[in-house]
Amino acid sequence: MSGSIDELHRRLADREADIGVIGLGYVGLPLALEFIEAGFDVAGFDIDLGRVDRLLHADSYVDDVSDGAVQEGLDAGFTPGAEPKTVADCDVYVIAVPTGMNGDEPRMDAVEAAAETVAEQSGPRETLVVVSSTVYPGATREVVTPIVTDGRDTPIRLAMVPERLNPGGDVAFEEIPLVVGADTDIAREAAVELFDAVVTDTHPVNSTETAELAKTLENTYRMVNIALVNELVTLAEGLEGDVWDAIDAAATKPFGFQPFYPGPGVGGHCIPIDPQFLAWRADQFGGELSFVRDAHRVNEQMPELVVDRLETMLSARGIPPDDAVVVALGAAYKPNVGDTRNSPALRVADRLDDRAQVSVVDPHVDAEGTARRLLRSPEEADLAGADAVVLLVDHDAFDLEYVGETAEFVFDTRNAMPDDCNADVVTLGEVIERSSWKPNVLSPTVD
Ligand code: SAJ
Repeated sequence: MSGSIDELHRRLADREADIGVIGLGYVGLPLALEFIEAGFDVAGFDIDLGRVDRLLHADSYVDDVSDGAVQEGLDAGFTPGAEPKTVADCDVYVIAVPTGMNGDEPRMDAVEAAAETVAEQSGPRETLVVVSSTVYPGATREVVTPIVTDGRDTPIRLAMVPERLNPGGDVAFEEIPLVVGADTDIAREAAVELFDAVVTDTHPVNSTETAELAKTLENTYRMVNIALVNELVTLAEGLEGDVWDAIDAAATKPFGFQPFYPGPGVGGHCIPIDPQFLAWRADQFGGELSFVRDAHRVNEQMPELVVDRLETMLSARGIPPDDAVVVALGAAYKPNVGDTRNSPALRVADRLDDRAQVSVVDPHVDAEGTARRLLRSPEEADLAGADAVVLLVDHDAFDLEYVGETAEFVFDTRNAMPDDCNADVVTLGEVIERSSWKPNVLSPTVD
């Protein structure tokens, strides 16, 4: 701790600090409610009037935040608003807005706009600004700092505390350690004080860039390992071995191995995006993360591989793909969530639309998630009348026993179907009739 704590740090320690959360999505909303629960005064600013209106009516739009939790937050003083002045004159600002890629470039417009809001709304007193959005290494220093410090007399403390929310996961918020990066001791100590109020463990690092690198590394680690097993699918199809059993067998090793499983591709807002931040940054320095780029390409081609295998199997069953009736189980990007961002399941369904009659079943996705008309359960679909059922997302809500008893043929891309059922089940990675399939997802013929 450097010297006696200053006024801002005292206000943080005494939970007197006013916190302004900018961006009330799957990161900002849970964080705002956690700060409320820790005893802080919290205002939240989101540009989406519809979302703010839903919050004011305790109607949550975030999968892991209940309506009751929102109501409790409102009752405890949480103030969501769609006007920047909602977060006027706060001691702390947390930027939790979306980022992504615009083609080959990181999309930072929401972060820049949030920084502008901080510059406009922050008062003259010492202020802590925390970036929790996932950004490329260097962005807090290069993008946020110049905007929030422009024209200010009193210093602003910058920290980077990357979010580690795990949608649909079962680890409690306070049990997930948070990395706290800042370039100065006083900023780091203030940010540690703040986040120690909501999680049991914070891990300080000496710069915002280190925290940004840690975050993008965490998610790149997942992406490349998923790509590895996805690429093994094309090898497994030529072997009598079972790639899923091989992964589970390898996972019996009590050290040095973490299981990842093949699938129809990689969706969500983190795993397909964050590694591209790293690759883009490396390009800027003349480096080239070819391994990361190739892994991303493998994952991006999995929806096409799934469609190719499905059509190969339909043809082998004497069903022209153009005439096929297909039921796709799942539209979300992963089990037990309603989020469809970058969903490979929807990409499979969209590709199949060009060639077959497809109906999609998903109990979690709402009208915000897709313009498609969705069935809500396999029981609503005509499984018996379908030429193929393709299992793309293994939601707990799916009764796969029923699917196995009712469907004729199931292409299981998640290895989730029960072992002994009436349906003819082919699992992704099984040996299949090699009529028209492509031997390797990286082959140039796969667009
Ligand atoms: N996926 C596979 N095979 C796997 C694991 C995932 O194909 O073995 C697919 C999923 O179906 C999904 C995509 O990859 O389409 C991403 O899945 P994910 O389990 O990584 O879920 P996310 O995107 O919600 O990732 C979040 C991340 N959390 C943050 O970035 C804060 C990630 O770091 C977590 O590790 C992950 O949740 C988690 O563990 O669930």
